[in-house]
Amino acid sequence: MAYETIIVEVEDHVATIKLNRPDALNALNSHLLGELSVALADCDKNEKVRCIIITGSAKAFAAGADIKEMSDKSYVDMFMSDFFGGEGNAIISTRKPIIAAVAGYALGGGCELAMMCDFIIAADTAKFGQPEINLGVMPGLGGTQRLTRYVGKSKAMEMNLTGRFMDAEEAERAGLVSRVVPAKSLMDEVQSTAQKIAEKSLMSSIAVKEAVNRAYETPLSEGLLYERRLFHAMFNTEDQKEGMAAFMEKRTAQFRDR
Ligand code: CO8
Repeated sequence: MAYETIIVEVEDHVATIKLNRPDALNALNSHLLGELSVALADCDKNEKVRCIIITGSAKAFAAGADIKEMSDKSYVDMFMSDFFGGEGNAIISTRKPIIAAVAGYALGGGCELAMMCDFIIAADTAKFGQPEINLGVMPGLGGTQRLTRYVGKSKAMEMNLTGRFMDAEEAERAGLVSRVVPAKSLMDEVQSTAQKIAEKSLMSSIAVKEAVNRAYETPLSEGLLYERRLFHAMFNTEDQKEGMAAFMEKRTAQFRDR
């Protein structure tokens, strides 16, 4: 499918989705989020895709939801269209692993989009923030919820109340991003991480993603039981037999997602 606001490339089992509204610093409007939802659903269906990267430009991952699109809307408009509700659900219901490769600004909805991905690798130029308070509003796609879970109450409260940006180093220290790399090597690092994931059994990747996400939704005892049952279930797969045989035979496993 031809997209207008994103660019999708699939290579070596990795789909790279580049947000592409350079004139608006990749501000997220309904059109872009609609196309992103379709692209992610396509990636889930496409057997060639085993890992997904979402990225932006060197200057901006995304500078937030599109203020120009939202500014004239009323409460009724927002409520009746459940503004960005469907798109947000489409992103988080993607089953395959998604890495956010963030350089430059990840603000407002941009920071929230990065947090909806499974993990974030940041360039040393990245800046994260929830500046909605400066616009007389507040976050609406997880900035008060996911950010609090990632970085704790104190930092989340400060960022949401003041609109202060967090640089990449602070974001790594706070646990928001898994790793910071030099801007010029961001895409190489993220590609090679995605490649490592793509080489695993897709069944294992999906089960890991479900189990880690479960940690946010359930008490520890339930999460541990869920994890253990998934682990047990894997002994009914060919990939478990292959993975363990390959270890004992000192060779690389050939996974077939069965
Ligand atoms: N929306 C629309 N256009 C934007 C946005 C945005 N969020 N950000 C930047 N742009 C546009 C600018 O208007 C400008 O366009 P033009 O050239 O036509 O004037 C162009 O991008 C370049 O931007 P700047 O000239 O401002 O670039 P600077 O380098 O001077 O500044 C900044 C970069 C600091 C990133 C600045 O652009 C900025 O502050 N942007 C807004 C950041 C912001 O407030 N984001 C939060 C938006 S609200 C939000 O995300 C809510 C999400 C929740 C939705 C939930 C629904 C349920």
